[in-house]
Amino acid sequence: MPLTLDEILASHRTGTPVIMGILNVTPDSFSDGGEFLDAATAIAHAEQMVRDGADILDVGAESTRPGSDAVSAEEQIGRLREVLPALMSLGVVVSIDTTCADVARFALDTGAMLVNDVAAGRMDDAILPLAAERGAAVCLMHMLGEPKTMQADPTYDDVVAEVATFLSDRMDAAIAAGVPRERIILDPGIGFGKRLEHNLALLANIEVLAALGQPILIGASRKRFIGELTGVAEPSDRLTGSLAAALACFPAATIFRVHDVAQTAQAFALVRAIRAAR
Ligand code: HH2
Repeated sequence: MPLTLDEILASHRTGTPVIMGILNVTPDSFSDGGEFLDAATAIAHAEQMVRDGADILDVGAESTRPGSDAVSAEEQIGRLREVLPALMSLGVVVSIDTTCADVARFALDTGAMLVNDVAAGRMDDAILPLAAERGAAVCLMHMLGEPKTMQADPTYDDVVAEVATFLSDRMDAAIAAGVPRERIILDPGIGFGKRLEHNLALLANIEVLAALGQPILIGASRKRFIGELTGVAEPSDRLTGSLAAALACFPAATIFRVHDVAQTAQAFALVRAIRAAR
């Protein structure tokens, strides 16, 4: 049975792994761009992810890969119009991956319950008040700069401390906008303005972010740092590294945004069974 939103928001206290399946309705996402732009294909893929064990479907209509251009709200809504309503009967939490309040409003009107904002409310002032007004949960992610430029020359004195401070500040902003603390998820933003060593430092020190008291979401699936570390050039060949990254930071992080839902569910079924046998 998929987890409820309340169970997801309590996952850091109960040590429950949560699987967020990625549905990119985009022509240009880094690993699956163009694959699910057609509504029927996108819906079929979503249904398969639910059968495979997804607790959340994270739907995005704008790529945030390094170097990508912003997509207008109208264009994002146009890509979502047919797909989103079809996801509401699948029995899982639907998340909208957007930095734009108009897109989030369309998704919340359609039945989404989680706003996944990779800009943590900094790109559009209306998005956090909107989430508050609708009683939606929010995921606040760290990003240095913006997708167009973020990988140009990311530098930090202490990446873990700086990301923790940023997330704490954005959490304060969300609470000030009216989002209850219990509805906030935090994410270090793997690959968003980070070099290999920054991503590794964050994954190695997830406890520091978990100490902020919120559930932590990790989106490492198929990302470039796995290729840099292993030499695997093709994103869809990075499943093993993606699983290792997720398992390495559980249970400090409990929510995993992944492309390969069935395989991630199998890995966590094993982890849970082994922990239960302790
Ligand atoms: N990563 C991507 C997109 N959205 N949201 C959160 N909370 N955390 C992440 O790490 C994250 C995210 C990028 O991955 P993907 O959706 O596969 O590609 P693209 O941005 O090119 O569509």
